[in-house]
Amino acid sequence: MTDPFTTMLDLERGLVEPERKLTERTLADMDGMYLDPVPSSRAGEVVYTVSEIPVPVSGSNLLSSTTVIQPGRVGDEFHMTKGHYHAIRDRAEIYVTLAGEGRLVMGTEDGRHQVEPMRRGTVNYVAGGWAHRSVNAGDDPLVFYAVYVADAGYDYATIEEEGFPVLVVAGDDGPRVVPNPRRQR
Ligand code: PAN
Ligand code: ZN
Repeated sequence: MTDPFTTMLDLERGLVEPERKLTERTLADMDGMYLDPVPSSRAGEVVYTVSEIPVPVSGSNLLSSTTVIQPGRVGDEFHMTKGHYHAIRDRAEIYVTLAGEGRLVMGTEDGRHQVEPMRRGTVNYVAGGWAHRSVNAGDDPLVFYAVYVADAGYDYATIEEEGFPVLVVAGDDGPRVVPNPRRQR
């Protein structure tokens, strides 16, 4: 059994107190996920950080984490997370956005996709079976808090191979959702 505990969450910056395991993803970690290659001069740039509030991994605990995606682009594509399916496919998740402006791109293995808005106050429900990637489509950090079944796990490989059906790119009138030319079936 797990004992109850409390964490303080900085609603502006997404930091948790006490400080927890922090994962940092740089553009080098994202190479191959954007249509354009990452310029070597930008390889060390931090795209996003994740801090997790740990609990024992089981189907009856809830893991949660905050993610902060820095603003920026590679080519026309906005900074984003790698994106994943849950290793246990049917595990669902909730994203609560605290700051910034973004899009939540989701896709299924049979090629369906759905794009939902992210901004302060949105509560996105990521249904089981849907891969999910968050995209910072604004000029400020995108900050969100995620809660998910603790045994969900991560399958990154499928997205690394196939990508999502759509991309979010900068257009003349703001962010646009366009088909992913690498994923034509
Ligand atoms: C989130 C994500 C987090 C980082 O906590 O793990 O935003 O995205 P990637 O894991 O795709 O790099 C979540 O969806 N957990 O299940
Ligand atoms: Zn997830």
